[in-house]
Amino acid sequence: GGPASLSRFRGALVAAVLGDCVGGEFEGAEEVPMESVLQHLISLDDDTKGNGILEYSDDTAMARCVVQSLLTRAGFDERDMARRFAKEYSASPGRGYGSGVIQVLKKLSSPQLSDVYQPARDQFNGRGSFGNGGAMRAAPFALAFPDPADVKKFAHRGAMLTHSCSLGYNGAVLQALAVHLSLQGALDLPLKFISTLITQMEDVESDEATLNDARILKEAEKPFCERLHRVSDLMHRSKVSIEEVISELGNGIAALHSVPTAIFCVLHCLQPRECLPENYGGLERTIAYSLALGGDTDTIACMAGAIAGAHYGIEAIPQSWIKCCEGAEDAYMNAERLHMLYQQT
Ligand code: 8NA
Ligand code: MG
Ligand code: MG
Repeated sequence: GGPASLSRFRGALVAAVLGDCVGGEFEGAEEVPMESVLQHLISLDDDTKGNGILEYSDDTAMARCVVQSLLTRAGFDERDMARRFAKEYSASPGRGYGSGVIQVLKKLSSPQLSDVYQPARDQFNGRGSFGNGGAMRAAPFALAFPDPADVKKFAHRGAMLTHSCSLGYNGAVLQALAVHLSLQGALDLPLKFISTLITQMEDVESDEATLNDARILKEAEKPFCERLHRVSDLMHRSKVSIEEVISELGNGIAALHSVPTAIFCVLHCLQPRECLPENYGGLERTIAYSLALGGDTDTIACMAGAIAGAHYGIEAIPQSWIKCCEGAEDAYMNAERLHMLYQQT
């Protein structure tokens, strides 16, 4: 479809759920042979295997809250979103939330709370979380607001409800911007795509809080920009091993070690790759490749899925994969509602 088509909206939201559900199998595994990934994916095609439904985790649980809040309030309302996060956590606490964020979610359920951003600020001795929990749920912001300035502003504020460290919320801004650009068809020109992201993040990371956090945590002056330059360097290489991707970009639970990685997975899989089946399209390649990196597989596949889904559209996702993922059907329908909201604003 053309820029911002309904197919792209559906692709983004459904493939994010898919990455989370399918990636759960390998979450936390240090090494994941591609053979195991392909076996897992083939088993989804086989109804007789009876592997039942693959459940979604915290990534999708929180993204669904973001979606419902944006739709119900027809825009961003921090108190409403915070209330939905807290309610969702208390209804299903076993979705695999990070150990830190659980404390925030418990505090957010207090009716006495006057500032919904305060619990997140109190995390990690006042430094705030730099986990990827803000980024994993950032895609819906790109599906609700057509103006990139709004995408940045609200992805930032939405992430701040749990992640007040700049290395956390700037990961959410980057993920939302990547989905925004992909929806416009920007992945047709991959080099321009990455250079646009770098330009945007140069601006995002030029504020005092970011420079300060980077200094304290001994990161590069503009940490996400530096990582995006590494993505760009890897894109220019004729051969890149999985080990090099992990050592250059990371596969961990920090936003800095997973959002640029997810972006790389999408870019790397725009073309057929030797390590992946020839009959796979780009969306399937992206999911499979993300899982083979190991580490925080559900979250990296979820983020890569959102960006890739916005590029390839819903038609690129195998029906058999959609059928076995909890929440994929809901995502399909919510994408249409977000598409309507996007066109109104
Ligand atoms: P979070 O905010 O609790 O952060 C995740 C972890 O990162 C924390 O528990 C800390 O270990 C570490 N961390 C974050 N900020 C700091 C800091 N300032 N100083 C020191 N350590 C810090 O949770 P989140 O919402 O960001 O979640 C991130 C990931 O954790 C997601 O992938 C999610 O799926 C989850 N996760 C779950 C499991 C599981 O048991 N299922 C395993 C790994 C990760
Ligand atoms: Mg998860
Ligand atoms: Mg995870």
